[in-house]
Amino acid sequence: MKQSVKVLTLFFAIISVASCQWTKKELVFPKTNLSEAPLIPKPLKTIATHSAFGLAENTIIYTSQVDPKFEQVGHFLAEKIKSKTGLGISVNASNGKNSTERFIYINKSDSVELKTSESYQLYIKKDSIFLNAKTAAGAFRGIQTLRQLIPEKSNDTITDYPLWLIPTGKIFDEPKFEYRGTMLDVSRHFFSVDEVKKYLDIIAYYKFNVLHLHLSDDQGWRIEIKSWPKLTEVGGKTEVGGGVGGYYTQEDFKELVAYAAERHITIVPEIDMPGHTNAASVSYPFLNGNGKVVKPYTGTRVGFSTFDAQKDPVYAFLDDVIREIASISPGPYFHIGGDESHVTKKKDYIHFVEKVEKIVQKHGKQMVGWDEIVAAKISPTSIAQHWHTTKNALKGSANGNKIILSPAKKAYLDMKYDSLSKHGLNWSGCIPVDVAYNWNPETYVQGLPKETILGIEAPLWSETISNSAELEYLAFPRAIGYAELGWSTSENCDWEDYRNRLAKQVPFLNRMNINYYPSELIDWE
Ligand code: TNX
Repeated sequence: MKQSVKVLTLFFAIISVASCQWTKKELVFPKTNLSEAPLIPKPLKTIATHSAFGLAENTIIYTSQVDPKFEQVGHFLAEKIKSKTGLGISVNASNGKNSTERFIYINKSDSVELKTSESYQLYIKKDSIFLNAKTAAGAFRGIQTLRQLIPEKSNDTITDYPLWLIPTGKIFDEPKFEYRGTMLDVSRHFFSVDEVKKYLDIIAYYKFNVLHLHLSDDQGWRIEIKSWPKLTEVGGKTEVGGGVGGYYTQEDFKELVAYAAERHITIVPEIDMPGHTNAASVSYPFLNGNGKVVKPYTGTRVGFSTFDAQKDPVYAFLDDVIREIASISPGPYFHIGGDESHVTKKKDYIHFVEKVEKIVQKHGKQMVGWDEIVAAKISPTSIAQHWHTTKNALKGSANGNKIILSPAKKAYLDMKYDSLSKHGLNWSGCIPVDVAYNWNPETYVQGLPKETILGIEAPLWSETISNSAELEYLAFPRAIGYAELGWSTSENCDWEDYRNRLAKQVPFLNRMNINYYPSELIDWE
């Protein structure tokens, strides 16, 4: 169908739906309160109008026709409604049922009130839901809110068919930070494509927009590089504790990138260097710069390995690696690690970071690195990820670098909750659910200007975890709190209010079969 015809058809469909409202008999709904819905992250502004939209078999989703990505968002919503309620709702088509009752319209809008690409507005009335967003990413964030508003159970008394009552009102929402990430270390232990997809499904529900994959370390190299096959043939076969390891083929990686993109999540690939490189050097010993014979490593020490920063072939190798990964990573970033290079001479480390930054830029990406990279003269377009040293964050910001906040004392998902935790480390202390939530990223690093903060990221290192159940034990519920700290204004982040909303996530956590840690700080419902 031609675009103009499609738009006209849709226009008349909406007009006719609207006109039917006048003749329809009024349904009587119980009083609702949109302001009390247990939404996470908490939206910027909510206005309740106390009635309900009855989601039912005959509801139809319409989407803006000017951007096919909006239709994809519509289908995503329909799929999630199906799995939560069993309702088969059609998208941009009649479903053959009496479909003039109620509709959800996902609308591309250029309203100036939508300040960011992820902002959205929800207008929920008795007979219609309008979701406005500038981009499909904004619409996607908006439908997560809608998903969270659909009750677990239907009401079967108002009509002779079941209705899932969504509270009416308005929501105006936008993210505090542009970058809201979590990291998964697939090197210390390998996680399969399906395990990563499940993680993506969960984080998408809470409006994360980045998954950083730590793809290489001393214990394993996890991504196929076609020009250097031994990286995975040799370096991919080890992991902490002596397991079989594993790796993603480039096809696997593309599948993950595409799966994340459907959820408007960017994958940030990391190749950690010049330290944390034992697995690469075992595969190709000429890379090694620590003067020792390299052997496979399956322990958990850090800081003993390094690339040889003085050799040209090392940079030719890295050019291939970065080129191949960049070519299958549509996002803007390439993470070079750069942490804990304890056996690299300082001058070599600086030389290395400066050379690798150029390679990353040559392949069209912005460099990200752990906070140590600010020792080098890096370009202001590069990004420093603060995990350890406050001075580094301040130095980066003074140099014009944007900062991602991942302070190990607050945001490390691999720290134990308390001394009894089944998994996790404790070198930066235990991080119970309230400590994980009770900090303000905007003021945490004293003297760091708000404008330099790109966002937050919660890393999950995998020395002590090797499967989805263990991953979920450490990540949840804490990651849900980081989602709120990344999205909601600091005025809207309140522990008492949050813990009540968190308690109400149980049906979702159970439906998704998530092995969350049932912290006693929460009165789980
Ligand atoms: C420090 S955080 C590391 C990782 C470890 C982690 C364990 C960072 C940039 N480096 O190599 O896995 O601690 O918590």
